[in-house]
Amino acid sequence: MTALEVNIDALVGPTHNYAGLSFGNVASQKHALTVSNPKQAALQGLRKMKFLHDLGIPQIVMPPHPRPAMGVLKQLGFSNIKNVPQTLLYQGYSASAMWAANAATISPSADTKDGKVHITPANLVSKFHRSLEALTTAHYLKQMFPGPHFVHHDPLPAHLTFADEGAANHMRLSKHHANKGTEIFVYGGATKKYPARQSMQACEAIARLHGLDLKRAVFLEQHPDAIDAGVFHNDVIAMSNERLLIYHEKAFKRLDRRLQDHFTLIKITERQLTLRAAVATYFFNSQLVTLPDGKMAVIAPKECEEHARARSCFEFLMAEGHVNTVYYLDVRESMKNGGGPACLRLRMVLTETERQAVHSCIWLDEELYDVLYRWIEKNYRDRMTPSDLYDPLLVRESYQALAALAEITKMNLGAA
Ligand code: SUG
Repeated sequence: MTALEVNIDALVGPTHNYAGLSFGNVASQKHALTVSNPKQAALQGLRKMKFLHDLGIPQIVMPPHPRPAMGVLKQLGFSNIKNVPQTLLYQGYSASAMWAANAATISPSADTKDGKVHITPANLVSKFHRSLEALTTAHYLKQMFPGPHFVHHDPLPAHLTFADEGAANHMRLSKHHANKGTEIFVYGGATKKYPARQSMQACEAIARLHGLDLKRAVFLEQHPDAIDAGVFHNDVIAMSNERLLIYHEKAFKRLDRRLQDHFTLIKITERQLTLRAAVATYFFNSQLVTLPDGKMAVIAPKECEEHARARSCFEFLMAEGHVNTVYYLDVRESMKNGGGPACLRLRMVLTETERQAVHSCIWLDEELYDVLYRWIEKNYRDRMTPSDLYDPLLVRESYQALAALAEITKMNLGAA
């Protein structure tokens, strides 16, 4: 059984900033127009990747997208950023491709009819700044996962009917990673305050495209109270790994019996951790992983360590024997835009043969870590406000950084 979990994390791009672009994402709105530190953000993300690598979990690096998105601004009739209206400039400059959990939905070969790994890049149509990612993500993923073992689908049609936010709304339960799994697709319905971002039709289309056993796939509706409390993705309110699903009592409208029958389901109640506290701490946006010795570990945001109830929920999970260790990591720059440890990674299960087929320059090891650390130190600013996005020098800086990264990763990093 050689299939293992592999994580793909996106490097945070040099234009990381807080423009308050995501209505329904409480952190993004709270930190709108505050000062960001792109260098710190990228280093925090890179250190998290190294941490996973050192734990023995193979780690892949995905490059940031070219920003500002010049192709789109040109398509809209702008040839100079100084003429671009503020909101559009913020959108065109967003470094939001950093949240790799939204890059795609991936089904491992153990689950698919043709025995191949199926990849569908997310269309991210709910937010304009995020919709700019879809084609470039597809272009990158094809280079990262070439050859006959991988099937690359197009993003779903770009309409809200098929709104798709990728793996952030997708979970997989199985005895071990290598076994055939039960893929769970989570979608949103009617809400009162904030919009749902994932449609049921999108989930069904992906399950069909990936050739899953449709009798086995599970479709769950998010609880509207959760979405209205700021749970814009399922990975803000549930986490899973192998047999284990940990979820908040307000995560879903109802569960599916098949899950209770075959897997270990742990409910965190409102008394243990309120919905509000779950959103504030990103307790559920932790990475739940199996270590090489078979034990389970959690990589949680530092904010959970500082929150008595979130911490005691982890202590409860350890005392009950579901989890062996909890590591608290600082990804605060990303957290302030609503992205915790799990948002920053796209997980895959790959066999040894499939791992051999991955583009070789993007596996994180000591050497690539050092190279990327220096690349960030050299190319990133340590302070940025959204008004800095009008600085003409930033365009050059950002594109120069990407050109240097293209050399390092031996990838074509132009926009698709
Ligand atoms: O889509 N934030 C992202 C955060 C995505 C988190 N991902 C997961 N839960 N998997 C979003 O709302 C904020 C950008 C800004 O405000 O500038 C932003 O896009």
